[in-house]
Amino acid sequence: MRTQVAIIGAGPSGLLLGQLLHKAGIDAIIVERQSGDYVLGRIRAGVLEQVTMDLLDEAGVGQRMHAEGLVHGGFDMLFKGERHRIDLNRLTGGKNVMVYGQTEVTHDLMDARQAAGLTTIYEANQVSVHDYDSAKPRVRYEKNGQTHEIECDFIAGCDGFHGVCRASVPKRAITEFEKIYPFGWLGMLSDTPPVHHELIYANSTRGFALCSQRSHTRSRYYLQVPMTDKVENWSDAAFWDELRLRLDPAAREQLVTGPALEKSIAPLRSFVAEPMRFGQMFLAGDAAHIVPPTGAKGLNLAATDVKYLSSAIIEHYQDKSEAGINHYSARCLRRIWRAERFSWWFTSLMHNFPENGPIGQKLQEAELDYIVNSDVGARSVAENYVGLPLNFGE
Ligand code: RFL
Ligand code: PHB
Repeated sequence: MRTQVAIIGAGPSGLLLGQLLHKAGIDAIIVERQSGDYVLGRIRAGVLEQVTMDLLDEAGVGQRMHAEGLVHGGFDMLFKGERHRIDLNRLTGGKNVMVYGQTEVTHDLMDARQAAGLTTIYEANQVSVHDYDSAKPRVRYEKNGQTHEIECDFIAGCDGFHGVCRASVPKRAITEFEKIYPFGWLGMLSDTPPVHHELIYANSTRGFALCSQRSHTRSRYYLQVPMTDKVENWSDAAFWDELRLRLDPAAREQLVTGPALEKSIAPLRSFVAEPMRFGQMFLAGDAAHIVPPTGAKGLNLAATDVKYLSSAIIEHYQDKSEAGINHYSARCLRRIWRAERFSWWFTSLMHNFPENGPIGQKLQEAELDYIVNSDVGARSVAENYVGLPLNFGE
């Protein structure tokens, strides 16, 4: 088999890249380890920045998002038992975010790919990348007991944190920066109306909680839990009881409980790999970086990497220019480090760190008090939360 771009991974990064390249008449094959249903079953992100909405529109898959997604112009910060609204729209001169699940984004991209008759190889085993330092890179995989090979011009490593592309790069060619937090997020999805029409980020002495949503009838809640906790030991009732204890009296009153559709524990990590280009192979999305989910930045960063990568590849074929390709890594990393900083800061502000003792809690509360009562403080949070423009710093 031969293609122009071999994309490893059919998560949002790989699928969006495939779609943007297709729009520009560039041929790509996607190779994915899991089945399509498995990819759709992973409940992850829920908040899209304006730049991500624009990219989904550019890829021609924005219709359902605009029809069904929920535009949010603010969110609440809860601490010391009281809620304070961050007015994103006012503080950023009219910007909003969109609440629309990653599952739905993935679904829309998969449907578009199928409608265009493009090739995705699901359930590919033993995927490996070869000769990416040469002009003739190759991807090999096994399917139904047979070995297949794809010859290509470029390899796009969109294969997430545990993928094969970054792992194939020799240690001396890559620098990895990592921080692992001493807790995780226990997430629960349920068909109950959200406790509030906007998101609530809660700092409490019992630990962080987040009240999010997928629609007017579907809620997504998260609790900070020790990484030693096992999801099977958290009954639905225990989840709801603990959530209630971390909320303010009004929210507690409003909370509607019901059976969990999904429950899982995700670790929290800050991670960046530098650089993101190795010859003819590029890393994009979670393959190159991870942020703790507090700032809702992971999927949005993945989308902007993909925008820069698709532009670079399109420039290569259409304008015979290598400028975008040469600039790819530096362009992505500047934006990534800004999002890493915000996600780390917001995580540090909102979670309970027992090792910091009672003074740690008091200092967080003082900082939160400053943020919600100072236009400058609130503006700084708002500006980072709605995200940077695509051409930031250029
Ligand atoms: P993905 O989604 O991990 O997809 C990678 C794909 O590659 C496949 N793969 C392979 N395929 C072939 N060969 C191999 N050897 C392979 N190894 C792996 C995998 O099966 C998979 O299908 O990475 P991608 O596409 O870069 O997308 C990144 C996003 O998924 C991620 O950043 C977000 O989900 C992060 N995130 C959030 N981001 C936001 O922008 N806003 C949010 O509100 C938000 N909330 C979250 C989140 C992530 C969470 N978890 C569980 C980590 C909330 C949570 C709880
Ligand atoms: C979600 O709805 O899954 C979600 C929302 C906001 C975050 C993280 C996750 O910061």
